[in-house]
Amino acid sequence: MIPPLLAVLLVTAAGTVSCSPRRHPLDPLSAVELTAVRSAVVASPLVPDRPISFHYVGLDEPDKADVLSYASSSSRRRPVLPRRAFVVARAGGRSHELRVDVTNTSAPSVASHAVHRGAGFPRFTTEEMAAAAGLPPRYPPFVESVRRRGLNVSDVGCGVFSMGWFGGEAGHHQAGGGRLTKMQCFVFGAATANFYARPVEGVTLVVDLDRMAVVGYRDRVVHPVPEAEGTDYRAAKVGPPFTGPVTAPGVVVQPEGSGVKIDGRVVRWANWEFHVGFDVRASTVISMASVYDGDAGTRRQVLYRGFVSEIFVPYMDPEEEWYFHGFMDAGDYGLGVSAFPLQPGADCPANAIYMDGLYANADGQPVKAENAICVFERYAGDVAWRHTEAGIPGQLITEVRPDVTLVVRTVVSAGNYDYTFDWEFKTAGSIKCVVSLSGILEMKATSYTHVNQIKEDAHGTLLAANTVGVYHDHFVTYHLDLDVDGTENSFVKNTITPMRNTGDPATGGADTPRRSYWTVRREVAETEADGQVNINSSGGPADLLFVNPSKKTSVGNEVGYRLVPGGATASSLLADDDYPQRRASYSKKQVWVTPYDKSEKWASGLYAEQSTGDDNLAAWSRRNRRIKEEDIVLWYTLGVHHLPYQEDFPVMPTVSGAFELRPSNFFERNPLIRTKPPSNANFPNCSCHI
Ligand SMILES: *[C@@H]1O[C@H](CO)[C@@H](O)[C@H](O)[C@H]1NC(C)=O
Ligand SMILES: *[C@@H]1O[C@H](CO)[C@@H](O)[C@H](O)[C@H]1NC(C)=O
Ligand SMILES: *[C@@H]1O[C@H](CO)[C@@H](O)[C@H](O)[C@H]1NC(C)=O
Ligand SMILES: *[C@@H]1O[C@H](CO)[C@@H](O)[C@H](O)[C@H]1NC(C)=O
Ligand SMILES: [Cu+2]
Repeated sequence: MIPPLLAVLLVTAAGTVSCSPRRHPLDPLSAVELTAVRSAVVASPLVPDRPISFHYVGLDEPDKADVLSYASSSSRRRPVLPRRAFVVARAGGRSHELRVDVTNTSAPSVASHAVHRGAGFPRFTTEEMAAAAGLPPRYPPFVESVRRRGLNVSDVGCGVFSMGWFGGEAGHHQAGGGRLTKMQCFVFGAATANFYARPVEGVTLVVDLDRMAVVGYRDRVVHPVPEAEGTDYRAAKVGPPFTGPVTAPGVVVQPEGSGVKIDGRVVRWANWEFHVGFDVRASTVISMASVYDGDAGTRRQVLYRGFVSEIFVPYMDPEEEWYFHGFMDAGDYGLGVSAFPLQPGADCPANAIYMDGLYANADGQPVKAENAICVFERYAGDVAWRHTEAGIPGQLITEVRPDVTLVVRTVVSAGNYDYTFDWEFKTAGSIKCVVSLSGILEMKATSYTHVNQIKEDAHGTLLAANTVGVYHDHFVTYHLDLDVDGTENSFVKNTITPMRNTGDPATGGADTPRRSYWTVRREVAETEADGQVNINSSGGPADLLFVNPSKKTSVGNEVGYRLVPGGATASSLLADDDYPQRRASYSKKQVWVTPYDKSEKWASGLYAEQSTGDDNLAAWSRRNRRIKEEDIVLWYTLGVHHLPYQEDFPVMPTVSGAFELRPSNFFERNPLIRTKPPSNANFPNCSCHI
């Protein structure tokens, strides 16, 4: 990502503090609670230094067993669960970790405190990135570089680029050391909103964010700044005339109203029920998703918690200005702070319901992420199941059930890139996660104006004169704490194995002319080593399931859910000893299974910024804990190798990747068998027959 360059605090909740009662143990911290957390940290003698900046404030959720017993008890008998925040705050050059109890917001108390002594830092705050943007224009060598390029300093803006870790002592992570970052710059101005297309190539600053000072500077090479012409994407700038295709406007008609019921942050729709949370690092969090089983007459657990844990985006240009571009969008910057308001009618259809998020800013004050989440029923014209039977003489039987689904959507604008995250709940019992990429590429200025001038590897595609879109990957890692009909699950790998017909029934063969067939080899993972899977075309397991060995269908199959990867299954191709790869070592395999541990949330580690890889998903997995018949967590990385093309310029049309969690011997039969066909609602002007 290229981070946002200016401080844009959209809506501050200060003064509009909500007094609504607590509703659910997994609700995000309210404005009142966030304010109480702040006052407890500020008042604590454990954090004596000033100023204090809040880099992470999130719900320290109650123990899972307590949440589950809360959920299963009747509303009158529900225990009062503690409300706690987990805080990472910087003060005096240290990263302080605190747990703050805000069960009584009038008397918040610090329940635990520690100073982080390992590698890595918490995410940047919006405020410090804005403050850093003020440094380069006051730094004489930078001013000189800008003038040398014939540019106006007031037209140049710089952003904070996490610089990763490239070996050496982690000593600077210790108390009192500098928290360094790199800054790179672009030409702003009225000519275009697309400053990403106009990099001031060759200039890199090193900034100490704790001291808020420039501590390093390099002006290595001068390349022409690409023209502003043709880079803007705003309707008012691209036209008139508008030459693109025209589509007729359309609406969703729900003659009987919405089927969605939202109580607090609990969503109920069709056979699904789940909780929608929000976190400054993860953005939307789905919890306690359960599906109603009509045949059994019971509600059954599927997913305790699911969220995007990290987005790792390494760039493939080893040059001085580019080698360190290997962003961890959640850990370095935070996805929740970049979840801007959704645009009704465009980001979400007209029938969408909007929800807000809430987080703490650098000062610890609550900030509302207004309309950051939308929930809508999707009528996409798809079919849930169907059959036409023409084989019965004198009859033509057709039974069709339309597929209507429920989508929970968040868009994260991580600087230049826009990620649309969909959680799509299907009545047939599956949960589909879709990641859609749009937004603006990271572009490198070059002297080339035509491909016939390029002799060496340009590390990208020439998109326009003097503009290369640099090769890169997107690895979106999901934390998926599946609880299939209960917490105790096992991980099963079903591998499709080609077989030769031996002709001998004892070895699975038959005395027939068939020479070959395939069958399935089932393997139950014992420990974490068995839970690591690379999915690619060269073999490997075909089906990966979470099963509950203690729950069986009436014919004896273990109830389960399986992971159905979509097309976006790229894994990292970087060398194991390369520094960005060491930090995101988990990106070599798309699937990891770990035993549930409340502290293991962030695939890139709690302190991802400048991390060294000693605290990440792969490091946890090396302990090789038992995962058979345990409460286990699935980590799935959806991956895309992005080779830019000219159509991605100046803003890229959406590219999507997806995966699905699908019931597998979970229900006794197709759970939609006893659904009625839709009533023939009288839709005005919606039918056309030619
Ligand atoms: C919450 O704390 C305040 C201030 O200490 C106290 O007066 C009040 O009784 C507490 N409320 C509860 C329910 O404990
Ligand atoms: C630089 O920008 C400032 C502020 O926009 C403007 O007043 C000034 O004329 C510009 N100078 C040049 C050389 O373009
Ligand atoms: C493909 O998967 C196999 C088996 O899971 C693994 O050994 C191999 O390294 C993978 N290849 C790549 C390029 O990741
Ligand atoms: C829509 O239906 C109304 C009532 O049947 C009719 O008067 C109108 O012409 C129709 N509009 C279109 C665009 O077909
Ligand atoms: Cu990309």
